[in-house]
Amino acid sequence: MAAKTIEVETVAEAYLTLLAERGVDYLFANGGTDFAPIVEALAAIAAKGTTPRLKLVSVPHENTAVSMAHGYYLATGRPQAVMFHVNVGTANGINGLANAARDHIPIIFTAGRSPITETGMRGSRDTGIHWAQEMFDQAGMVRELCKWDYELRNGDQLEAVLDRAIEIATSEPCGPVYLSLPREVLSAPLSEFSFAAHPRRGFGTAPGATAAMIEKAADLLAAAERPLIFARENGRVAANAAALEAFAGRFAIPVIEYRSVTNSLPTDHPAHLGFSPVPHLREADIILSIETDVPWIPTAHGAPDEHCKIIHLGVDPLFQRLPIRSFPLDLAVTGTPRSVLPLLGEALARRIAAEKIAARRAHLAAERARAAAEDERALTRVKTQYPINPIWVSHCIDRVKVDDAILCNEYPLIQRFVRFARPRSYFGAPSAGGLGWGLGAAIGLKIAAPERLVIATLGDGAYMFGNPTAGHKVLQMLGLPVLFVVFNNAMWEEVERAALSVFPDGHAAHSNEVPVAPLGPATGFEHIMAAYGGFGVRVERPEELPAALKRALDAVVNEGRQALVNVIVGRRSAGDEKR
Ligand SMILES: Cc1ncc(C[n+]2csc(CCOP(=O)(O)OP(=O)(O)O)c2C)c(N)n1
Repeated sequence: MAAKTIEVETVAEAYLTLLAERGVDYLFANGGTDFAPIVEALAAIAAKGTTPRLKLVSVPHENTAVSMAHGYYLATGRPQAVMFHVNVGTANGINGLANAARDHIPIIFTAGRSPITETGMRGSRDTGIHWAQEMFDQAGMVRELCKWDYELRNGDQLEAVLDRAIEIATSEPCGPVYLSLPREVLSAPLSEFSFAAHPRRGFGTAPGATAAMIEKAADLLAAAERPLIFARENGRVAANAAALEAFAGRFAIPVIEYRSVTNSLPTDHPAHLGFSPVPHLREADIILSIETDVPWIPTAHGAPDEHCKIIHLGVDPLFQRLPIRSFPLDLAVTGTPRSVLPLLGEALARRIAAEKIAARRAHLAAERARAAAEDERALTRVKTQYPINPIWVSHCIDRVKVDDAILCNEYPLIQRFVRFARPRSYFGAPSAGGLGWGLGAAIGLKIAAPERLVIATLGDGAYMFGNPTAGHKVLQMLGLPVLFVVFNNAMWEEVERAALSVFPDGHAAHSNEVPVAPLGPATGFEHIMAAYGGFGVRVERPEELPAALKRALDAVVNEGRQALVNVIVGRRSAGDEKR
């Protein structure tokens, strides 16, 4: 077995080299005293005159850093690493970890550990916090959200531990893993480090469906008249998006991109039927729910017809990490969409008549036309509204963006008013809803695709949760511009909506101001840009929005500056689904 041997000075240097060797491009980090061996190792690598292949980016908030790793993975399909300061840094990253865990995003989530020894070793304790920061079980904080956790106990085990971490994180269902790194272990002297050039490991292992499952699914689908596909997480892997695009197109099966992680289909694909389960849920006689934790919400959308057959397809079609989940199921197909859908297509083609597909195609076209006309009427109704309607903002963003722009939404954008010309050009908030994801994810997407325009659409709440001072700082340091559009309603509308939904005729519903939700007066977020050399503008009138967006886009594209458009908006209209 081919081995590589490198000269190093410490375990930390070997660790950083091995991360890069295993395909990790970035270590998004927030340092502390535990980073001493990492700092020294980076300086040692620099002193040798070699450019480290692993790039460390200092990120001034952990939640932003985790979201960056999340966004980078969504764009590239390659897991990244984060490293935080012992227990306290871990704590700050847990919100992002919850998002990554539920959306199956592999992240090598690492943290230093307080020095174990009080004296006597290189790296032993030398400041007061080292006693107070030690925990009996540091990984206990994250164990429920990680697939695996471990502590690097010595340099000899480095390759085995890191390969195990990556193997587990990248195997389906993917997810974050946690590794703690004690200071003495990383600081330990090491002169030579040998590791396998081509590790014989199970990176990216995935389950495959049996032929019997596929035949059964094909039987069910062939018998149906009105099939419907949900595909929330499908496009997380690019090959899944392509497989679905081909399958839905071939058999004219409508796809609803409800709460999608990313769009598998371009919006002008003939099988794309919008973003909401209503009104199509009731009409369906079979539902193929692909990599979708929550295909519809029973209390909001009702239920499918009792005779409607339901197939759940995915690497873990039961979503076994969710404590309660009772969506009906007639068949579970365990496998990746990229492997199952082509086989299912072949099995279905043997069973289905061309006329049936043609009839469905006609029905789809009629439904798409009906929805487009409805949207057109809504747009005409709202375009002059003051305060500005979020539909108008969504439409205006659509008008200024280029076809290969990436939109990262947390979560006010109303998708049906935006045309996504390419698959995987829209990225939406994680299922777990840990706010603060969008800003960091947009930065991660931009780092992964610096040549593309990245637009982050954020509620004012989401923007503040995103640690904007940290995020804008990172963009400034990296010289990368992102366009931020803040839908500023000066409130937490979702919190208000939840109260009115649970108590529709209660005291809150009849009060002038619903407690908890208001955040007024509207903050001048546009001024924040001045601190980072960016361009900021506030917009209150609907007719001013197109020009303001164009000017901001110009700052991003032609001046290479980050930009923020602070749009003062009213409430979202009733019926526009958020999550
Ligand atoms: C970390 C975190 N804290 C609190 C919440 C609860 N929460 C859900 S939506 C929301 C309001 C978000 O405000 P904004 O982004 O302005 O959107 P709006 O609801 O006003 O449309 C809050 C606080 C959450 N999801 N995540």
